[in-house]
Amino acid sequence: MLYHLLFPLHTSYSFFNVFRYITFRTIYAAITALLISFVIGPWLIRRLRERQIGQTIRHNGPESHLVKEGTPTMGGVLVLLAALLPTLLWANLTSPYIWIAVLVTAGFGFIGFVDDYRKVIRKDTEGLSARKKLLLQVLLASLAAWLIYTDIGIKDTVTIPFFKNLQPSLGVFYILFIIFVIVGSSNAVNLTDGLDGLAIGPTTISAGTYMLFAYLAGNVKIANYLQIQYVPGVGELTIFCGAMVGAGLGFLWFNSYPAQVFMGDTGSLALGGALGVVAVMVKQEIVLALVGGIFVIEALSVIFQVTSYKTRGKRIFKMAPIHHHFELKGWAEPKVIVRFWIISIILALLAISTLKIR
Ligand code: 57M
Repeated sequence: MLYHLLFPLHTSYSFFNVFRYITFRTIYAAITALLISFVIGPWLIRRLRERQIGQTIRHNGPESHLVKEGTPTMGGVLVLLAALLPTLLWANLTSPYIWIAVLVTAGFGFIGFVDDYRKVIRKDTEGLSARKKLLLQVLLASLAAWLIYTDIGIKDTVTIPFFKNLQPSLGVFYILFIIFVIVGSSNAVNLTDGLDGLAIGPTTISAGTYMLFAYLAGNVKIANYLQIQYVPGVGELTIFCGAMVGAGLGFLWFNSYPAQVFMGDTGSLALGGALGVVAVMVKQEIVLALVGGIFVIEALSVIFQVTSYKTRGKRIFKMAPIHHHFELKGWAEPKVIVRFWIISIILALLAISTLKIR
């Protein structure tokens, strides 16, 4: 909004020319997100405690989690406000990429909110059934996929890391591919969110990586130099990713061990969906599996564990998702969390290197 209000003033006051620059607006979107987190965070945590919107701890898990009973949850509301408000404030609102990112983030956040509301406030342990949750996610992802494939004319090709001349066209199957990326990343982040800061750390690292990818893909000179797909106008997603980084750091201030608040499905589904839809629009879809490698490892650990348990009656891990396995091996929770963050940073650096190794 500020872009539309203040940039036109640059003809009279040259200072406002600065609003032209994506880098400037990204930095201040991140700072605004942090400020929103620090102002609203303490108030929201107090309100959640007053209304006893606290987490119920399942008794089939690590005993160390039982002390977490009653920790305020649905803190994802804070992450969503801190990410979306700065985006609407600092981004160019004529950008279709911005509105699709906002639609997916807010929509997945609403699905998670309904699940959290039923589980935490209506004490319905089932919440939204897995089937209903998945159906709603697929419907919303289908809308985003349709808009991406038809209206904003993003090519139906997929970028294969390390192979600059290999960009296969998927045709109408690109719509199914987009749905898989968005819904898959949303649920992978959801499974990862099982220790204090374990999901928000890698999410923030991933958002920072895609902040760079969005800037590069939207700059015709750099995109041509790197021989990556140039997507005119997609640079505005740099601001959305910058706001996600600020919102992630702001939430981590409160979610770091020992957590004062959990994000709930409200946050985890939204953040995963946001990463998925950004990865598609900046044409760095496959490399998301590397950037978000922690989420992939967590999701695969569940798939392998459940499959093994159902087919062989045996577990592969002491418990899935894999973060519980390390807890049951005796690793302290903070050690599991920080080591997963370190791995996430290494994976992000490797993903960035794929821009040159091709
Ligand atoms: C998401 N939710 C956390 C919190 C957070 C099929 C099965 C693997 C599914 C999986 C599952 O239920 N996943 C759902 C994980 C929960 O966190 C809440 O959920 C939101 C995210 N969706 O924001 O509101 C618990 O995680 C802990 N937590 C923290 N700090 C945080 O910042 O400590 C969360 C955020 C919270 C808190 O204890 O209560 C969760 O784990 O449920 N199921 C599991 O993850 C279960 N694993 C399992 O059943 N494994 C079996 C299967 C695979 C056969 C096995 O390995 O044998 C574990 N879930 C729990 N305890 N709660 C079992 C242990």
